[in-house]
This record gives sequence, structure tokens and C-alpha cells, in this order.
Amino acid sequence: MAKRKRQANKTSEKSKKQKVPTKNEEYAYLKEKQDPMPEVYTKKPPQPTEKKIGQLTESQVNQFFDKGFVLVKDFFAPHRLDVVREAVNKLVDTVANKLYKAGKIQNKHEDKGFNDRLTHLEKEFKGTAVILHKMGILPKEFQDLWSDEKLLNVAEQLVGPELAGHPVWNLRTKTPHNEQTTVPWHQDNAYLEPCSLEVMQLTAWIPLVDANMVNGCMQVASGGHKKGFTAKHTCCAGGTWYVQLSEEAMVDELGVDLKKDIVTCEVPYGGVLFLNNAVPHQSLENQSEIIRWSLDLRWQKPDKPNGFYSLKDSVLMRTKKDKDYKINWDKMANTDRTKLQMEKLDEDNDDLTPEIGGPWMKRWEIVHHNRHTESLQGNTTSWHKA
Ligand SMILES: O=C(O)CCC(=O)C(=O)O
Ligand SMILES: [Fe+2]
Repeated sequence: MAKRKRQANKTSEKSKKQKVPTKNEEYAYLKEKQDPMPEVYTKKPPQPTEKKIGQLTESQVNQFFDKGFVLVKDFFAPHRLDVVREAVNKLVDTVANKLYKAGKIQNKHEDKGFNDRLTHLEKEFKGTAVILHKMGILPKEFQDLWSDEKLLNVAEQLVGPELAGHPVWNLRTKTPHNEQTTVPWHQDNAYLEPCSLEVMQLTAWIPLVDANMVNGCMQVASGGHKKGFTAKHTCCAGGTWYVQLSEEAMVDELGVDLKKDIVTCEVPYGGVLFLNNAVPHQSLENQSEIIRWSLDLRWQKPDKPNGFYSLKDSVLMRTKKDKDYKINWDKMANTDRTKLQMEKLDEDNDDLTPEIGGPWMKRWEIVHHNRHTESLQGNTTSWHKA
């Protein structure tokens, strides 16, 4: 309703002004053909000379540039991530209270725990996992993990000494048998503006449980980054907001050999899977009875564009200009990126509506509409907020 009203206002405003770009004009740059940039993903930066805690071995660093990923099974000290799990429990509690207050659930399932409370909430109110995914609250424990010395030392090896946190970070709320949290094949660049191809963005994929084939670990198409190219994706997969890279495009455009290159990455609790933004990956369905929680956190060079549609800045995390540099978390922690994404699409973002949208939906052909793409079917002529 609110959306329709806003659209009507916009149309009348538009008639007053001249030359308002149509949404297709405004997003035309997303469709421009791009030159491949293989060296961005295959060229190792100068390596730090100092030995630091957590650093990868030379062969692990080389693997990252050769295969597009590296899996480090015992990265964190035992129990380092326990505080992060506790923070997740608090977030689940927050969402349960919100839903309860809104009258959407009758039982907050306070007797359930990390492995199953969200699943019970999801059964009572379908979409709770999506609501939590999109909440975008960055608790102190997540901030501390993102700026963990060991992780930044690895990022320094793979990105360089100047490091910024990328605004796209996620808590994956992968409840059992849930299409909404099963992420199909994609390159992360496909969610961003084409300029993101010019900059290597490092992801640390950090499971908060032992992630395995049964509960839906990740698969990576080894070497699929080497062409330095973002292949054609389509939108949106099934009933989700995800873009999708077909196996055909992986083979034809990225040179992936489906028989040899697909690597299933089981990551034990305490391990980390490092990925770049051009290597294709997907997560398998969670066929277990526990929630496969994970966090994905990203870094890149601060002086390069982050490709996030000018919606949110990166945050400086380490600089060699100031050894005592203190991260300013204010903007990263207090701006809800889902809200900004949805506003860019002129989509209402009701916290308790399990819908997610974003400008990436304008980059690729929509081959399948669902509730997440609904805003794209409207008659708005400009995507600018009044
Ligand atoms: O955790 C998942 O299921 C998908 C993660 C992913 O695509 C990413 O971290 O880029
Ligand atoms: Fe991804």
C-alpha cells in the first residue's frame, strides 16, 4: 500500500520536472561490456617482510592466487569463536522478541539453543531466517572478529598493507531445508557494480559450526577466477533474491571443468575459507537438523571502489601510516545496508517482512520473478528517493 502511494507521488513529481532518467537509463552502466582483468586476481602483492601471527604459508598464499580460494582448517584458537556464537544467540533473541511483540509468533522458544532455536521460530513464522539475515546488526563480537589480528594479517598478505572492510558482510542463517538460505552458484562480483571487477576483494567465510556436506558447506569452482571476468548471471533463483550463474556459463565463459574443478569445502569450527570475488561458489542445501551458521566478512584496498552502488562506504581497518590506528565502526555498524539496498529499489523495507532486494537485480536479466523482485515490476520511472 505504502509503496503504491509513494509511486503515485513520484509520478506526479516526475511530470513537474524534465529529463528524469528512466530506471533503465540510470542502470544502463550495469549492462556495459567489460574487459577481463585476470591480473587483479592472479597477481600476488608484495609480501610482508615481518612474521606475524596467523599468516598463511607461502604455498597457501600461492594457492589463493592460483585456485581463487584457500581453506585453513585450524585457523582460530579453540573457543575463539564461542563469543561470536553467544552474540548470535542474542540476535536470535532480539528477532524472537520483535516477532512476539508484533504478534507474529506465540512462542519465543527460549528453551532452545544455538543449533535449533531459529528453526523453531522459522516453523512458527516462515521467513524468520531471512528477517534475521537482513537485520544487519553488527555486534561488538562481529566487529572484533572482522578486525581480528590474525585475519588482518592474512588480509595483508592477500590484499596488501592498507585494508578496508567492505560493506557487504553477512550472518548466514542457514536453517535446515530452507531454499531461502541455499545460495546458488555465483561470483560475488555479480552482486556489485561492474567496477568491482577492478579490485580484488577478499572474503573470509567463517562457519560457527562444523560445516559439512550434510549441513550445507560451500563448493568452489577452483580456478574459475583466472579469466578475471564476471560471467552472465540471471535473477532470481527460485523463490530467493539470489543471482545465479549457470553451469553452462561457468564452463563457456570461465573455463571451468565441472568434472575436475568443483571442490567441496568442509570447514571445521575454527577454520576459515578464504575466497576472492571472482571465483564461483555455491552453498549446498542444509539437510541436517541443525542450523549451519556462518559469517562472511570482506576486505579490499581502501583507495579502490567497493562497487556497492555508492550506498555505503568501506571502513578503514589497517594502515601502515598509523600503527595505533583505531577503527571507526560508527557508519559500518549503524547503517543498515539492506535498508539502503531496498530504498535504492524504492522498495519498502519493513524489518519483519522476509523480503530482500537490491540493485544487483537491475544488472542481470530477470528470468524468474518472485516476492523479492516484486518492486521491479512497478511503474516507477526513477529509482531516486524524493
Ligand atoms: O554461506 C553461504 O551459504 C554463502 C556464502 C557466500 O556466497 C559468500 O560468502 O560469498
Ligand atoms: Fe558469495
